[in-house]
Amino acid sequence: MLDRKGLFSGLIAALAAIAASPAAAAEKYIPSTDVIIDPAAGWTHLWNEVVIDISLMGVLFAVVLAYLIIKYRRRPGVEGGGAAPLTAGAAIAWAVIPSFIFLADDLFIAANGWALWNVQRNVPTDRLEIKLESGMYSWDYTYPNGVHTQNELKVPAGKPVLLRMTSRDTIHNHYMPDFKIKEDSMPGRITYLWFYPQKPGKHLVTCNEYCGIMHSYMSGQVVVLPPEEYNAWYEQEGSKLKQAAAPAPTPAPAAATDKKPA
Ligand SMILES: [Cu+2]
Repeated sequence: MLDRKGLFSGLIAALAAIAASPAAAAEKYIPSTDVIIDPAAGWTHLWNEVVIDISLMGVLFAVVLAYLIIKYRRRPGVEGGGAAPLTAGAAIAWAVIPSFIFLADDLFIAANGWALWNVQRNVPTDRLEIKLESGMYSWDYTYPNGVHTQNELKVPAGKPVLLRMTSRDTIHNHYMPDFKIKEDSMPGRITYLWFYPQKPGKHLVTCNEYCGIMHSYMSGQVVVLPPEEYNAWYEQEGSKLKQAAAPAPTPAPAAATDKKPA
């Protein structure tokens, strides 16, 4: 279940942040929170709840229907339609009470969905931020130290990851089914999504917005590494980048000689 207290304080923090920074550019501004609630677990829970609810309702309706069909079936010598009509009060009650029960259940599920949506839009402050530029047909990630990867997003286990996304051509959608999240990336705008990789493993990333003839080939993966392994990779790639950017070493001065000018 959702941690409602955490959710509530997250919302308050987000509202306070909005109030405190009225001038924040809408696109740069990302509501943040100090609590980490993984929305993926919440979505899974909610999905199971929906499936259980509709299954129970389906079975209930089927059983009642079967009972009524059998009970009031036409038999030899028994004319149908002989049951006493309901009183007005009973008819209204039969219509209204079950509707309210099922509607209350629907609204309860919908309200949980709205609450989860707020969790999903509030990003934990303790996070790794990576920039994403999508394009036909690749995902290009840039890390805080300038390291760049394509179609492979390496992240450490146990830290929320925020992607700030844009696109260099058309609309794409960065979809990570295992993390139950997707978001459009588009030219001229910065959108964001976050996810919480908790243990090492590999997960699919795929484009979820038809973007051109090679759309279905636009896939990649999230590689979640143990933190030490991730840090080693990050440092190593960072220093490679520094070396490549360093100016070429100046040629050594001409060999000094001991000869004194004549
Ligand atoms: Cu695409």
